[in-house]
Amino acid sequence: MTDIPPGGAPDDKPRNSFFSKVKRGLFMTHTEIIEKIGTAVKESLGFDESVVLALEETLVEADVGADTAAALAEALRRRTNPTRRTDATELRTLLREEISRWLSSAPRAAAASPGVSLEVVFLVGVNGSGKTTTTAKLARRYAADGRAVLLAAADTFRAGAIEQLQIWADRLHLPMVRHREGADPSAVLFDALASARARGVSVLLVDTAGRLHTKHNLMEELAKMRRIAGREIPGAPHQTLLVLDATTGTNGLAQARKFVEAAGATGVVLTKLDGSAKGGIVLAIYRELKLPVLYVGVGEGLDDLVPFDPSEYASALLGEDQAETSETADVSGSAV
Ligand SMILES: Nc1nc2c(ncn2[C@@H]2O[C@H](COP(=O)(O)OP(=O)(O)OP(=O)(O)O)[C@@H](O)[C@H]2O)c(=O)[nH]1
Ligand SMILES: [Mg+2]
Repeated sequence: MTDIPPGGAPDDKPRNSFFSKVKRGLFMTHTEIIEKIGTAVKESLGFDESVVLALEETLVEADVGADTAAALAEALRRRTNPTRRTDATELRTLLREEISRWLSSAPRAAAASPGVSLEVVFLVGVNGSGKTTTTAKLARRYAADGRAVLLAAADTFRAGAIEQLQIWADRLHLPMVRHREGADPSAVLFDALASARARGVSVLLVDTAGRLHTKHNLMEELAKMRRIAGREIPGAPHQTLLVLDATTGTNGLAQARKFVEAAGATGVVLTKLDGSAKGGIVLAIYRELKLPVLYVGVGEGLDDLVPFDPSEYASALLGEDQAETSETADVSGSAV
């Protein structure tokens, strides 16, 4: 199943470059949270109930979800000593530990299934969430890992969609199966599966059309594609990646749940984190969808896709210093 590349892509040099990408993506959320914690602590000259409430509000604004924000605030109440002054740095460290603890119990990607010679990956989601761009970014990562990649242009619906993917395929020097606009996406998939087998491809990435979760016939179309994939290749699709736009916030999660139910989504790619102050949504996704976040998109370029790492996320969200890094990593590393 899911296989998070072990950091083998060309853009992933040392950890610093990896970390800086996540951090860059989370910059807006990070700045907001840090500023608000600083202000709340300063206003009350220490830590009291007004700080907890301000913090809870900040977390809600960062889209961690109301329940999760309340639970985090409660954990901080328990962990702080009312008779001793707590400064903003200490508060941040406590919050980071609590967030790491939450993340450590979050769903994890299933291990890659051994013996799968052709892995079929669907990318699904609402209109404009970033499916096509993510298809190209993933293709690049897989290709950099030495895998033979084939693309399927199964968005035959939107004008220009096939050409859009073709441009990426050309840039990446990767083969792509396409039909004309308006063709049956299942037919594209069928041909792509046959072509993948004939070419000995190891991963087939299927870009699908954006659709609203309320459009029953379009959701059915995805179900049909799943059946066809499963009939042709046992176990396929091995991954169905739900591509979510971070800027839509928690409102998008109700729609997203339909994709879990109707399209069998197995993991989330969270895009546009670079343009959002709502990076806390990762926590809400875990709570609402019970799906692992596998990658985050932090820009429009081919290299702007980062495998999700819970401890990096907590650090990027709340800042880190040398002494705290290993601590955070330990908390999340202990979880399965
Ligand atoms: N800033 C930023 N922009 C992104 C990211 N991912 C995608 N985009 C942009 O979002 C826009 C839509 O991306 P697409 O990949 O075409 O989205 P889509 O889901 O395929 O859209 P439809 O096929 O129309 O449903 C494009 O302008 C992308 O460049 C990201 O991580 N960060
Ligand atoms: Mg698209």
